[in-house]
Amino acid sequence: MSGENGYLPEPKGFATAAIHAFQDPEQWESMAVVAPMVASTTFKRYGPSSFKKFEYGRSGNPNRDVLENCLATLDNAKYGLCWSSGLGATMGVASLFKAGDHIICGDDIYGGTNCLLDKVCTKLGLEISFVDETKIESAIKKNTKLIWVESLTNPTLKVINIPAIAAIARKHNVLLAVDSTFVTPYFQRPIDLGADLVVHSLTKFMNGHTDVIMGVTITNNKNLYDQLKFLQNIMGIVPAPFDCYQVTRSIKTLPLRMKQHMKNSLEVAKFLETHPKVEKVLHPGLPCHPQHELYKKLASGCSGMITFYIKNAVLEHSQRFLTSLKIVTLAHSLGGYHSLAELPSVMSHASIPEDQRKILNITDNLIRLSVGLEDVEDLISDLQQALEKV
Ligand code: P1T
Repeated sequence: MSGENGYLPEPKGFATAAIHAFQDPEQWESMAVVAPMVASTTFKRYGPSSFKKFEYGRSGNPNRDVLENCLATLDNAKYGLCWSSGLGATMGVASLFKAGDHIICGDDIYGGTNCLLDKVCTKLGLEISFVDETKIESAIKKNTKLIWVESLTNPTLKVINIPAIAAIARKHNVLLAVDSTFVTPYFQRPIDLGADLVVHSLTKFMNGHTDVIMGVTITNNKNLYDQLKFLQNIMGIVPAPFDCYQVTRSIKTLPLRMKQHMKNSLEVAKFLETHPKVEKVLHPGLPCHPQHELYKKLASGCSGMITFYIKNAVLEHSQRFLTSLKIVTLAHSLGGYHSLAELPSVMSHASIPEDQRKILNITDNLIRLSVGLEDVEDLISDLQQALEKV
């Protein structure tokens, strides 16, 4: 469990902050223990140029405000901003830059992020290079403004050495943004490790109940926050108040859920590791993961993500495996209490060109599992029976 076996210690006061930060009941008139839901799209002013705190629902809402502040606290930072999706948050960050600016992006990232940067941001004049994380420094140019990495990559679960990349970013006066969707602030806080910006798809572990699409950007840099706040409002990439209410509720059980995701996923990974039909298992908590020791220095535990390769399988075999699953659900996404399985080569990473997928080992026998919170014995027997069908 977190803090043990050589991992970083668990962050102090995390569960208390998840439950209480910025939610003192005395701040709202009703004294409600749970932050009241405010659906109103507009707020009465004292005069044309004077208002209490909120003016219009796109520029700010009480439920969004509570969530943004609470999330910033959990990442040990000052400023949080919520966006209507993880990709919305990514678009907000990309919009900090102008035509001619260069962004270096890790090459193993979520397919949608790759597509957004490659197909949309390039049309707006941004220059994008996708590079292996070990080659970032050599990819820096005069016009480089941002390095973007995923702390634990999607889908091959490479561990990114955030302090090392932060040192490169600082040396060249470039910003570092870390998408930490796969790890969460409960296990890792990229700002403490030197990042300027953190992004999470809240859709995943953070909300954890597979019923909200949302993203967040977090920073300690007031100037970046002000620019992003302007973009959030003027681009209109804002979440609904009820969704903010739901995520605020979900966050309260994040520590409990993450501990159980870690326990279940390690047991499943160990089962897969010994299965004769499995060629290779990737999970940062397994000693056989090539960066297991590095991961323990950077995080206090592991989430529910596992990637594995079925031995000698072609597309048809992987499809048979996935459609034979009875408890684990064949679906996009990750991080919820349901266990999900998917085939990145035709699902989450289908938009990545085939030659690039080959380089990244995103082959048709690579299965991505998001281990949920069901009884682990049931998950293992489900995987066992589906592997028998291959
Ligand atoms: O779906 P959305 O909330 O827009 O989040 C996008 C996103 C950003 N970053 C990472 C690391 C992600 O994995 C995602 C979304 N990923 C999936 C839907 C998936 O199945 O991998």
